[in-house]
Amino acid sequence: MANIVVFGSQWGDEGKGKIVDMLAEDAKAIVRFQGGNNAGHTLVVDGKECILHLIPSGVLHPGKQCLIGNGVVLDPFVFCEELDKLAAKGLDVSAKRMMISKKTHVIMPYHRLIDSAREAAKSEAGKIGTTGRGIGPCYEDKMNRCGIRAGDFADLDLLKKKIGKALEEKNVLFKHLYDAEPMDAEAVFNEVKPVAERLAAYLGDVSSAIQEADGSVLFEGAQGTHLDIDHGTYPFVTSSNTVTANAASGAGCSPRDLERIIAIVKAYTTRVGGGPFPTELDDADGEYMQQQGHEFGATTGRKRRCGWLDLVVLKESVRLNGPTELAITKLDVLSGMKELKLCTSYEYKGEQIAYPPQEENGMAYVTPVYESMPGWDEDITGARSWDDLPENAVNYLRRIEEITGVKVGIVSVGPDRAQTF
Ligand code: 2SA
Ligand code: GDP
Ligand code: MG
Repeated sequence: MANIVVFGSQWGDEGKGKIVDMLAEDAKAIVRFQGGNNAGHTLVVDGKECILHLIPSGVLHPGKQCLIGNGVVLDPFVFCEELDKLAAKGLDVSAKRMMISKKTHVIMPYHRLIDSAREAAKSEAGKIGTTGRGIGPCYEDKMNRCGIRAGDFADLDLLKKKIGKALEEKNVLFKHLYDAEPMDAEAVFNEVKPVAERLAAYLGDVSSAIQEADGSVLFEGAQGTHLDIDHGTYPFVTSSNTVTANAASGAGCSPRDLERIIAIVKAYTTRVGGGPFPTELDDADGEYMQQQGHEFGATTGRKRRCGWLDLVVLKESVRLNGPTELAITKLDVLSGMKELKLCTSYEYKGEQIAYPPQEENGMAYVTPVYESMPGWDEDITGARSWDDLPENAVNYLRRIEEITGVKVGIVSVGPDRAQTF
């Protein structure tokens, strides 16, 4: 196998977890390189569903190494819960196959508190709709050079000192800005100590592990390109770089190690949380996609907003991520729709544009330009090759290839591992 990067080309929830699980079969190691337990990756094997937030989606394959890269923000409590959940399924979750980079930043209880307090203080229109998992505040501390890193779990005195230092500043915020009780450093340390002691055994050098896996590494992206902190619909974005370039820096290898790059593309578009969404449908078609696609957040359970496939969004993802192929997911959800629309450009300030406007919140002021294609009625969940698809479904995929200039390499027609070709 070559090293493969899997990334979300839209606003997340494209079905990355399913595709990573499928590709993990041929990998030696699977590594997460950004985000944290804001991600919700759903895997279905033999009809049984498993949702993972932090542990790489390759974990269901015995013997594969699961790595947490330095670019991730790790909630140690959630990590331990996932270890226990997977162990209860009979999977090996020992340090023999799981590793956390010593450089990975740790989400602390005060990060979660800041995340929800900040959202609560925003006006309805200004709310980002974060998952409330403390992701942004943890990345802030990383950039501010006062973060706690997983490596600190091996030195409890240092951990205690750093918690005390961090809280000196946070407690001022709690008191004066968020109307929240100050946190006691000793109590926070005592809360974290047991999980820190447990996770100390999992610390390692992820860069070396990637090197040793010798060209058989699967890099698992979380969220999507348009939630990227730099290239997404800022400020309605997550706090990490979700683009493939970050697979190298967030995992600890060279960009030259990234060989095959797979864009996961949902056959329509969804978004969870706030922010502009040009092709959003507030009608029966949007409702149909939401219902047929069971579009609920895998972490927060929120209803996902739905709309037509936006090829402007997709073209931007192609130029930012350089995919070698597309994986189209949830094509089955579109069965039964009479007419399908594809957004091929935007009208913006009196002009037709082929890529999203670059200024802040510009996406909120574009009008999508559509072309129409006839839909299909057939149930395609049993399709296992291109030949099994109705002509109109093939035409839909071919049109996506034409406009993006990238070939479709994988098609997914249902949530199960087997419903793929
Ligand atoms: P955060 O918590 O700081 O990362 O939130 C910032 C924005 O990023 C969005 N975001 C997501 N969007 C789609 N899927 C995500 N994962 C979960 C899922 C989401 C869920 O798999 O369904 O369950 O709600 C994810 N994580 C973050 C978020 O909605 C904010 O707009
Ligand atoms: P991720 O965050 O990109 O891993 O995606 P999520 O797991 O949050 O959301 C994708 C959802 O779609 C999950 O419930 C998957 O089980 C489901 N899914 C994935 N591929 C397909 C597909 O081809 N068809 C259908 N109907 N569901 C799918
Ligand atoms: Mg998800």
